[in-house]
Amino acid sequence: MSKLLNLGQAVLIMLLLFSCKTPTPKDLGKEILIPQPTNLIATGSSFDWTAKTKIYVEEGREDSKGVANYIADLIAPATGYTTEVVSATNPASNKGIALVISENESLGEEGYKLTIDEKRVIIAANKAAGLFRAVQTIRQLLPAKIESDSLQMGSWEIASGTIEDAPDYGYRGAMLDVVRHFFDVTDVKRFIDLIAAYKMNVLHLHLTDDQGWRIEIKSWPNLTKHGGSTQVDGGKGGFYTQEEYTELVKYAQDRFITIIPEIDMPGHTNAALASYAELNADGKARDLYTGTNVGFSTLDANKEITYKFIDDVIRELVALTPGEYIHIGGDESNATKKKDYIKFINRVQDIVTKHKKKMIGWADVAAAELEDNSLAQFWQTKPKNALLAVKQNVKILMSPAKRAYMDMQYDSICPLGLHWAGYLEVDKAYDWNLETNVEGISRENIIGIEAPLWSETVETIDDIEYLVFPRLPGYAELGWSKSENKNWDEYKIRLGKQKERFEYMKINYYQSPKIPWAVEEVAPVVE
Ligand code: NGO
Repeated sequence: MSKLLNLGQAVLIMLLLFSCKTPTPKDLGKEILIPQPTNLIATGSSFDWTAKTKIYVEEGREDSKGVANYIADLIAPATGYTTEVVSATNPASNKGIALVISENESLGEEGYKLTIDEKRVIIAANKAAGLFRAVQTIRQLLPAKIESDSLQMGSWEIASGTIEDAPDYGYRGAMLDVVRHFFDVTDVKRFIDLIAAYKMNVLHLHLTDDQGWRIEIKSWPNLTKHGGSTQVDGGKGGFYTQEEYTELVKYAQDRFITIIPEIDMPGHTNAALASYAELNADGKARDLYTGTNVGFSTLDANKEITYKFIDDVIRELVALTPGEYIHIGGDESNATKKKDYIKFINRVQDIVTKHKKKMIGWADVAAAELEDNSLAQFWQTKPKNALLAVKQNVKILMSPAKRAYMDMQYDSICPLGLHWAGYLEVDKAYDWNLETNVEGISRENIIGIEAPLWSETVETIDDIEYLVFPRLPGYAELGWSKSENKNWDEYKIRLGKQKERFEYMKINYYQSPKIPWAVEEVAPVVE
């Protein structure tokens, strides 16, 4: 036993190691899960995760092993267990936890089946991503204190039964604006961990804007050297080197999350225009900008150097991007003439396609001629642009500011955020459906949901958490669970019971008065 443990901790570990008990009756149906799973059958008993429990994975499945190590590491601080991960020919034949890739097509990319009895937890999925999503369910089935970073008294029981679950939408994401205020690699990893806990699968990073350029482009080094040197209100800004960015991509990938990078253009480009004089129509470099107005900057759609620049940026970005999409912004290009805007978006779309990626743009891009496999992200208060995109047979990513912008203040006294799209309390953020939000945009037009967090007023990770929680679990559920299973009055009770979990996770959440905050019921202790 390490000298680092004090006596109390040592006694606790001994107790945990040598306690032996009969299974506690537990009702899986009463467990609090967000997002709500598709099907659940309770069998009234429980599985006890002890110091002796092992996780079995199929031989040669590095991806399953990665998921097994992830959950073993996650539960280690609170339980004090070093859960062994073992390769086996038939994992489910052992007592303990088994991760099985069943190649059951009906479970899709991220679906899973959990079968829990007194001796085993069998997690089956068609793909490793499904195992990872299942592990988030297991996490929520364990007591809230599993989230603690210090040793806690067990026991660590999981209610028995089966859960069959799969997402309604394949795209469930959040966006983080790392421009208006810069957030370093540690902050972004924390953000990734938080969205992973609710089964989201996309992180959209808004990497460039008027106030800064945050991703190193080796062929245009002044973008970050000069363009990345400040932020809103004149702070020191910052940027990710390509190595750091790769580290983020990998960190997200390990959590089955795809990072979608955004280079916003032709508007929102002052940082680039300040870094390279030749990108300006008049050949004069702009001053750096630390305000929050929008719509004043534009790349020149009629200069060839513009497209050489974009080709270089996209080429370098594509080399860092395993995902299929590149986001090209396209919003609020108020300083670009309409005909120039159309020409510009068409050419940029060709560049993205040439580099074998698909384009996403804010729905403003529907003014141009979109490819069928491009996506338009609906954000404005009026759906005109999104409807134009639907007319072109382009799929819509739902991020309506009135419902899904996490930078909207909760209410008029909220210390952070904006309110141009209205106040957005937790009920309003949850109580809507993707399919009925806009007349003329229905299920078959929608690829999924993304909740953006713009950072004009957001300076620290605590600020991020305050605006994101507790709205984000709701967005995760809107994308994951079928709409017929959604109901605010029922959801708010489940959300309220996340309180302890948020606290053990040290999330700086907003204690909305709309939520009946409550502690989880403690499982009965059996002598
Ligand atoms: C708008 C604008 C952003 C702002 C944000 C603030 C879009 C797509 N463009 O959303 O530049 O930061 O609102 O809520």
